[in-house]
Amino acid sequence: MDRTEITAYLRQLPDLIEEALRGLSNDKLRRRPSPDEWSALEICCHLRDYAQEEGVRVRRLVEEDGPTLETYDQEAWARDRNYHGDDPARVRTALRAFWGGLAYQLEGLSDEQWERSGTHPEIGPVTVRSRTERQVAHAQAHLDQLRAIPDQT
Ligand code: NI
Repeated sequence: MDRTEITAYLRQLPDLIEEALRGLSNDKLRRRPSPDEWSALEICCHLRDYAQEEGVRVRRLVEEDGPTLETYDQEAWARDRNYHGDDPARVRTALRAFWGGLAYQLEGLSDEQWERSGTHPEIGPVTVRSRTERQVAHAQAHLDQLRAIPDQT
């Protein structure tokens, strides 16, 4: 994917999520496939917070010289931010806002900024470009999970 395709995909993500969730009741959105797996709602909250966190990472890569990025504990966020109890309608609105915002942020970067680099403590050297490629792969993996949820009870 080139730069334009990447940002177009990220901008389109809320629509793809919407499509994957079509027809699922709130009850179903909250259902966990197994006790240690996330429900659709929890995955959506995770994608919401991921978009926000990636926005911070991209900003740091662009504005600082070779920053070391923060990591976070996604399971702790799910628990502490009560993903399970969140309101699906508000989460959908937030997904739209945050992924739209991230796409907007990325679209505004120069080609030089797109190659700005830093370090991810677990991954090693990263650039804005490599982060966006990871964002796409990460979103695709979670979309596959959402699409696999049967819409019949
Ligand atoms: Ni994830």
